[in-house]
Amino acid sequence: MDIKEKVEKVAKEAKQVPVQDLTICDATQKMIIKGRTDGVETAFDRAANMKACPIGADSACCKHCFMGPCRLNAKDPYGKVGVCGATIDTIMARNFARMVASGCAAHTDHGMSMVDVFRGVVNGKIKDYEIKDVEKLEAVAQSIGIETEGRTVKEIATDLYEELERTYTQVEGEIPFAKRVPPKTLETWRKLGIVPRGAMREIMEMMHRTHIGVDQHYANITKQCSRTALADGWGGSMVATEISDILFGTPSPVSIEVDMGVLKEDQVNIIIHGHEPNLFESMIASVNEPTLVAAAKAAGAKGINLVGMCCSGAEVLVRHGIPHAGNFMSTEAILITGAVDMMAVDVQCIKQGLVKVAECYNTPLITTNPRCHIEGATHVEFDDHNPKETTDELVIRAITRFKNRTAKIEIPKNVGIGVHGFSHEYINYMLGGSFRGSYTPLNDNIINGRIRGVAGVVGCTNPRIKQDWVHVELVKELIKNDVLVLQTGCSQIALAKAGLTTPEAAHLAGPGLQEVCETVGMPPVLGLGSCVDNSRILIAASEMVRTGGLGDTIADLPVAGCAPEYMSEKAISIGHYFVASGVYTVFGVTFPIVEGTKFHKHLFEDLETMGLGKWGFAVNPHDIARLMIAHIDKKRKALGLDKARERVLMDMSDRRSIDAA
Ligand code: SF4
Ligand code: MSK
Repeated sequence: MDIKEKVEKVAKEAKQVPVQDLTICDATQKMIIKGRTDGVETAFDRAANMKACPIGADSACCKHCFMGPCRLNAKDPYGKVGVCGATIDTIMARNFARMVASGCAAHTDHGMSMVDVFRGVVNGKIKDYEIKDVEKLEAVAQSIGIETEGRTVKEIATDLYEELERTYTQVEGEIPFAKRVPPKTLETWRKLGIVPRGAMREIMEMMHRTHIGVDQHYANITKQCSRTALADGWGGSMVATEISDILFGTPSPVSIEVDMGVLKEDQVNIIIHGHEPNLFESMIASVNEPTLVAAAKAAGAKGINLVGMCCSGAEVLVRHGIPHAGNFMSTEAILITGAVDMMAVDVQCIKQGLVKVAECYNTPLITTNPRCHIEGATHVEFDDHNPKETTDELVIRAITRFKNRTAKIEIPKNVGIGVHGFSHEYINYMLGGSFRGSYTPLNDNIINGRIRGVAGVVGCTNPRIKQDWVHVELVKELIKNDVLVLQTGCSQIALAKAGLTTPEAAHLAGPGLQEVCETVGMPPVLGLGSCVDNSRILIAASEMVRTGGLGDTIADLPVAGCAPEYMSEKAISIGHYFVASGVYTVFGVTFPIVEGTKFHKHLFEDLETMGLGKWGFAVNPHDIARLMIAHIDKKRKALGLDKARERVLMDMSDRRSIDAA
């Protein structure tokens, strides 16, 4: 099909939804328009052409055996059962459980890879990386009872990787980081029988229990869901974060540039997209290699411009201040600029649609991880034992593409500034100072009401929802109501593009939060890292409990979480580990459960009565804010902290001031 036919096909097939309805990201809008002109479609167009299956959206179907697949009726959920007799509650609970198992598997496999690299570094088999943060190594070791006094780094590190391997392989007993859980929360988990063993065991049991003819009680399935999700949050994800910090450095605030304008027409542009930091860290070394810089210059480029996207980008922006070009829903759009000389990917959130877009603009799309090959992409396997050799080769390929650029280049000028990198350690230091690092000032300001509570706003973007819009509107309303916002993953990039992650954004906060931000010099919205770094939020919540004055368990805290534009199974696992940890967690877009069923009530009400958190759902950002603030106020009241406070809505002058920012 020639280009004219392609243009006509896309124009005819795409419902040509106005770009303003697809995304609030100006650069992405421009590239969708260019793509449509060039005859290139993106997930935005495909979503418009692909009506979501309503039965699947309600999770009212089952294909766990070949007596089916069976479809139930969400409008009359108890009117019918599957061929085996499975009820709607069993079917939905099993589907939900398998999403948790898949999400947990993704994070724990990522964490396991980090342990593999760590072990290789400690044993001298991997020489291109080193232990960068010895202080963090000691702190993590001490937190799980490993002796550090008078011991060498190698001795401590050896004990640590051996101990952390149990996070995955332990057949019986509690995972190592259970020691970090506030005692009363841990007591609740023990009482309910949901303290995780190794993730491999939990995922295996989850898959077994959801096989035809095994666990057929939604409440018992949910119990194993909680155990599996906790093996992610307090296990695989937390290990991934901690090992990455030990190897590559613990983040501290750094000013970064965001949005597609970080691409440079006169340089070799390399994008890293995916999740694991080792590929990116090695690429940083390669783009600074003098011979490769010279080769780029010899090819006519002014230099090599390395930028991140999605969570790979979120990992390194908080450690090195590397520019970030956009979140999940901008990964195809950025290729339409024609300016990308190579996109290298590893694992997770990598759309197969990238292949076609890359092909249209002559951009090499390189897969690097043995777990992720994509038909039509070039595979260059990244060798952890010899990482720089691989990334050097990738840089050479990018330089070659630069030399032979044929695509018309159009880079949107949009560039925003954000300050990100608020690790738990830095928050501790920022609030308490270097000599008395502590969460006491945070707790004090919550107790005195300057800060109403803390919200985690995290997660993906999704073409079923206007990109970035819900994230930005929700966060604006939360901070206006004195709720401090912690962020990870793609959400923080939406807020960075909107200008809310700088200390200057404090003027958009309510008076109490504004005062605290101005005193400390911090933004009202704190970017913590990638989606595995949600574990930093768990640690922050544990510290708040430990510091005192806000109850005995995470469930007592005036906090709430949200993934308003989620799209992945990982997000479901994250959501459920927050719920099981005690946090009210609201999801947007759609919720894969039929309302009014027993399983729905179990997740949305019963879990809270058992001492855990609970799920919530709303699509509109203002409805989500209302739910979260009401929950925070409920917890404040239970702690005896508050008279009721009025919720403040954004007015036009607020909106104008943010547009002008
Ligand atoms: Fe149908 Fe039961 Fe088989 Fe599911 S497990 S497909 S409900 S028969
Ligand atoms: S990358 S899981 S789209 S946050 Fe972690 Fe972003 Fe969601 Fe992927």
